[in-house]
Amino acid sequence: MPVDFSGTWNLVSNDNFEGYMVALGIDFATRKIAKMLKPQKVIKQDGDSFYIHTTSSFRDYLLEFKVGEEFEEDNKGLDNRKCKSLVTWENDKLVCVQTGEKKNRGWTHWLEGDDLHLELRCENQVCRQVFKRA
Ligand code: YOG
Repeated sequence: MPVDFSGTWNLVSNDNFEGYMVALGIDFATRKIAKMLKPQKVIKQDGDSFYIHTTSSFRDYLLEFKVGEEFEEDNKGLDNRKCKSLVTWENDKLVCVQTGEKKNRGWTHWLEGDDLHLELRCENQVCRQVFKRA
C-alpha cells in the first residue's frame, strides 16, 4: 500500500519556525503574528497528484502539484519569492526542492505513527512541524 497523506491536520509543534522565517527574510512584525498561528493542513492526494492547503486565521497558502513534474511556485503571502519546485518520492517521504534565490530551500513530508511530519528548510535553518489528525 502506497502512503496516503490525505486528511485534515492540525499543527501541534513547530520547532525553529522563527529561524526559518528569518532565513526567508520575513519582517519582525509578520514573524510575531506568524509564530502565534496554529495552521491547519488539508491534503488531498490522488496517487501522485497533490492538493495541500495550509490555512490559518492570518494567511493561507494553496499548493497543487504532481510528483515528478517541475512547476513554478510563487509563495504568495509567504515570502513572495518565485522558485521552481520539484517534488519527488524518497521511499515514503515526499521531498520538495525549491530552486531559486534562497539556497537549500525545500521541505519534506512523512508519516510517523498517526502524525504528519513536515521539515521546512531554508539556507542553514530547519523548522520541524508535527501535525495530528483533526
Ligand atoms: O508547506 O510550504 O505542506 O505548501 C510556511 C510559512 C504565515 C505567513 C507555511 C502563514 C513560511 C507569514 C507553508 C502560515 C513563513 C510568514 C500559514 C509551508 C512565511 C511567511 C499559511 C509549506 C508545504 C508543505 C506546502
